[in-house]
Amino acid sequence: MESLAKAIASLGPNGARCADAIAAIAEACVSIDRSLRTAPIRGVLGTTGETNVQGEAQQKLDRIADERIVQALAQVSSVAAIGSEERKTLETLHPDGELIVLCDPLDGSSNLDVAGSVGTIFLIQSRRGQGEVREEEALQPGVQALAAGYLLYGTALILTLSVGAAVHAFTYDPEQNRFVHTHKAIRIPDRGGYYSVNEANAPKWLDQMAERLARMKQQTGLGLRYVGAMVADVHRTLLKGGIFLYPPDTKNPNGKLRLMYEAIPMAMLVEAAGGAAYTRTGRILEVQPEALHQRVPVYLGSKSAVEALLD
Ligand code: P6P
Repeated sequence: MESLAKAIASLGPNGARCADAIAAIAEACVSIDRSLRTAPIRGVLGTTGETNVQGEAQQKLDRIADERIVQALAQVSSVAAIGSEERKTLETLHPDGELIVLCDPLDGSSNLDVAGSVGTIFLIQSRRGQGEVREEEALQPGVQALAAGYLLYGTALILTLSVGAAVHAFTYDPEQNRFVHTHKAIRIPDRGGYYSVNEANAPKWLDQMAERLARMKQQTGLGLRYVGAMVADVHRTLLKGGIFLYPPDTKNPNGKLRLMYEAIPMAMLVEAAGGAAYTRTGRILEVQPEALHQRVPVYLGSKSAVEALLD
C-alpha cells in the first residue's frame, strides 16, 4: 500500500502524519473484504455467542475485523493506542507513538448474513502524553482530530477520508492490488438526494423529531433510502446529498450511534465536504466526549436539509 500512503501524505501535513496508519488500516480492510465475500462458504457468519462492550451480540466477523486492524496497527510505530467498538478500553500499542486511532472495525454487521453493505470507520487523533495511553487522552472533541475515514464494503471497496480540508475517495483495484484515487475533493450536493433514517422508530422519537421530519419531508420532497449500515448511508449522502439521522428515542435516550468512532469521523467528513453535522447540543465536532463508548443523536448531510430539520 506504499502508493496509497504517498497519495495520503500528499494531501497535507495531517496526511503526512497519518499516512502509514491509514494505509495499514486499508491493507487490513482488503483482507477483511476478502473474508466478507466468502463468509457463507467459510462458515464465519453468525455470532461468537458473546456480547460486546455495547451489550450487542458479537458477530464472528466483528471479532475477525477487530483483530486484523489491531494487528495491522501494531506494525505502525506512530500509533500509540487503538480504541475499538469491540474492546472495553484503549489498547496501548507503541507508548512513544504520537497517534491514537478510534475504530468501529465492522459497522452494520447485522447486514452480513444477507450480503448487505457494511463498513469500517476510523478517527485519528494526535496524542499529547507519553507511555501507557489513558482513556482520557482519547476524549478529545472532533475539532482536534487529524484524520477520519471509512472503508465501504459495497459493490466496490472504497476508502473515503479527510485529513482536514477536503474529502477524497480511493477505489480498490483487486487486479492491481492497489487503491486508485477516484474521487477528488468530494462536495456534498446542497439540493436533492435522500433522507435516511429508520422511520419505524418514529413513534418512540424524542425532541419532537417525528414532527420535525414530517415538516422537512414536506419542505424538501426528498425520497427515502436506508441501508441500516451507517457507512453505506453516509457515503450515499456525501455523493448524492440529503440527510442521515439517528434521533434519540425512548429505547436509546442518547441516540444509538457512538460519538468517538461513528459520529465524529462522519461529521468530520461531512463538514469537510461542505455539509453540516449536528447533535442535540450543536455541532458534533464541538462535543466534549465524556466516555469512550458514549452515544449521541446524529443529524448530518446537506446544510439545507439539516437546517430544514433542526431550525
Ligand atoms: P438500526 C449498525 O448497527 C449501526 O450502528 C449503524 O451502522 C447504523 O446506522 C445503525 O446502527 C442502524 O440501526 O436501529 O436502524 O438497525
